[in-house]
This record gives sequence, structure tokens and C-alpha cells, in this order.
Amino acid sequence: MKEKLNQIRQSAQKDVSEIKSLDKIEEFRVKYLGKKGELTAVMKGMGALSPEERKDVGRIANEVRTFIESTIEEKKKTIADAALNARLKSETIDVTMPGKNVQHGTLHPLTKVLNDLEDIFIGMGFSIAEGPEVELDYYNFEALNIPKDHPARDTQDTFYINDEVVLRSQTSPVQIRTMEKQAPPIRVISPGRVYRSDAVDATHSPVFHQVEGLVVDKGIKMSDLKGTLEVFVKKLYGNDTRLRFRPHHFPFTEPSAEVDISCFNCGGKGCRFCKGEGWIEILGCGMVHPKVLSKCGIDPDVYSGFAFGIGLERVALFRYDIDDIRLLYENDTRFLEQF
Ligand code: 2NM
Repeated sequence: MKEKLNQIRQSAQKDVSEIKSLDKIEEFRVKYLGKKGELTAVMKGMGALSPEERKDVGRIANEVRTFIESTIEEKKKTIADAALNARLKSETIDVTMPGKNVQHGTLHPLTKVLNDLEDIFIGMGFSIAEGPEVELDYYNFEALNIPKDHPARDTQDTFYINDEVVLRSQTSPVQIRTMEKQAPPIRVISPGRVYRSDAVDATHSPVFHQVEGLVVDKGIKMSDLKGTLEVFVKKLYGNDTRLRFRPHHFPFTEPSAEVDISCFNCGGKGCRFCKGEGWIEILGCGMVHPKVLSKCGIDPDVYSGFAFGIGLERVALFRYDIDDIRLLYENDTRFLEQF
């Protein structure tokens, strides 16, 4: 019997070394330890032995049983470990793999210019005012001291909806509305889309964008206008930028001026940007006409104000060296993604 137990141990050892799955372990257990198993058979036969022999064989049989049981536990663990390792390996993430490129949009160059302008004026204490694009003739012209026979009223320039209603040709009507509603001090900018019946070419579009500014308070002088525009221009184009005011005429301001900046590209020497002039025209401005103030219910003997207007497209075309305004409206992503 001892010989038989020894054989069982050896054959169990051999069997277990060939096991590769949990099913096979169960088969293995039944084969040796099951009710009809090999070890069980030996143990059943022990009744026929003498008490001494039974003790001896019993001890060995127990050892073999313990051996088989611990072999089973070990094998289970080995198989489970191998399964876990295989899973970990198959689920490995390679963090050094290059990422997938996600296509994302960019801000439109006009939006970038507008954001910059808004930041600069908000930084100087201005707030933003908006108003309708379809506007009454009164706000677009009459209140701005643009008389009935003024060339700006010509149907060539303005889109008329009917006798009373137009597409606004500047954002000044927003400022008229602001002055009607709000008592001074007033400090607003009005960004927005404006409409003029111009033929389309590389520098003209019937729809474009403006930012107009307005300040009204007691004691506002031309020097306040100059100081404000100087800060604005230096923040937008750099600290070395110089300003030049040229006398001009607008019906809604008196005096009026056009403002040139020293060329941001050549600094004034002359180049293709400034067409050899050294200066680039960027905005129009002036002291709000007393008639405009009084039409809005503001007493021009008590208050004074300045206003200015700047075209966004012009700023964007210069800044990004774009040679055709139409590129700004085509929304070709190959163009837009460059900004
Ligand atoms: C410009 C140039 C000069 C202007 C005037 C006003 C208002 F409403 F206060 F009268 N708003 N904007 C103004 C003045 C606009 O654009 C070139």
C-alpha cells in the first residue's frame, strides 16, 4: 500500500504539471480525491491492515492527501495569475502613442480684433452698448444732424427699407439712443454691423463692422479725445505708435478730425503698407455737435462730449496682412484656420 501511495503521489505530480485550465483541476481533484478517486480507494482498503500498519499507511495517505490538496491550491493560483497577466497585457495603454488630432475651430480675425478693441476700452472704463441694425431714419440721420440734402443720405449709400426705416449706415444711432436714455456721465462703445450700398471690391463690402465710441460729461475737451485715442492706439499697435490729427468734416461733430497713425510696419519711413506715406488713416472723430446733444435732451451749455468711429475690417486687413476684404466673409476654413 505504501508503494501504491507513492505511485499516486508521483502520478499526481505528473498529472498536475500538465494542467492548464480550471476545468482540468476539477477533473484532477475528482480523479484522486473524489469518492471513487485513487487515494480514496487506498484509504478504503486500510481497514484490512493491522493497527500498526494502518497507523503508518494512514500517516502517508494523509501526507499524500495534503500534498494533492496543496498542489491543487497552487495550481489554481498559478492559473489565475496567468489569466490576470494576460488580461493586463492585452489591456495595456501605450501612453507614448501619438494622440489623434482633433480638428477645432479658431476665432475669426474680425472677432479677434473686436475682442482686442473691447478689452482696451473696457480697461478705460467704457461699457458696451448695442442697438438695432434696422433703424429709424431719425436715429441714423436726423438726430445726427445729417440734413435731408446731405450726400450720405443718397440712396447710393444707404439701404432704405422705406421712407422712415433704413439699415443703419453707422453705429452712431446706438449712441443717440444711449444719450436719450442715460444722463451723463456717459462712456460707451458700440460695436456692430453696418450697411452701405457700395460695390464690392478688395476694400469695400456693403456689410462691414464698426466700433464707435462716445464720452459725454461736464468739461470734456478735445485733449480728452486725443489722450483717449493715444492710449487706445498705443495699446493696439504698440507704444512707439504716433498719432496725427487732420482736420475733417462730419455733420455730427465740430470740430472733426481724421486720425492717422505712424505706420506700424515701417515706423514712418514708407513701405507697401502705408503706400510710402509713413502714415495710415485709421479713424474719424470729433467733439459731439451741440445740436446732437440737445436733440438727445442733453444741455450743451452744461455738457460736452467726444466721439469716434473705427472700421474693424480695415484694422484686421492691416494687422493680418490680408489683401482682400472678401476673404473675411467667405468662411473658407483654409483661410480662417491661419489665425
Ligand atoms: C465717426 C466719426 C466722428 C460719432 C458721433 C456720434 C454721436 F452719436 F455721438 F454723435 N457717434 N459717433 C462719430 C464721430 C463717428 O465715425 C467715423
